[in-house]
Amino acid sequence: MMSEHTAARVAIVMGSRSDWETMRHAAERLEALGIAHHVQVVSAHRTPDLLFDFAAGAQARGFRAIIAGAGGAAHLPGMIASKTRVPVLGVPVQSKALNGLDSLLSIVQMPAGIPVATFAIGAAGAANAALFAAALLAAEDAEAARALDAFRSKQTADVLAASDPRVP
Ligand code: RP5
Repeated sequence: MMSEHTAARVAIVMGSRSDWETMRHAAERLEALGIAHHVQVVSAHRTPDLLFDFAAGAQARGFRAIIAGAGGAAHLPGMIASKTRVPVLGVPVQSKALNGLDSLLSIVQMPAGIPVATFAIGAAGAANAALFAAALLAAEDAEAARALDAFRSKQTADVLAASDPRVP
């Protein structure tokens, strides 16, 4: 795994270890694209001082995007965004009580002034947040651009090669 040995360009943080089942989809996409990333549990409610330290230091550590996943009263992405101008990509984790609608609304309804780019609930959101982070990097990183283009071309080719849904 290349994530902790090369300088990480993207951080993936989540409110709880229980979010990993969702957020691993972001890590796996970045891994597949060859984009070095940092992974850490940072809780807005249980480790608020760590959240502030992490967010305040994110720019200096060289992160170009922060993917932040949380569920329920999901304050993590917005609070991180309030302490850094590194783009924050919020992933609503599917909660047990309300199926992630609570997470989605908590993350997406930011007041004007502190933006969080908000993705779909669950695994699709985590995967797309990683692809979006890759697109942000691609503007200045030719390798990331090539990897993202190759992923998209293969995705298209795979769909075209199996376009008859009756054929297994
Ligand atoms: C949030 O509370 C986390 O992001 C998680 O989705 C949710 C539940 O956390 P656990 O009780 O499973 O640790 O802070």
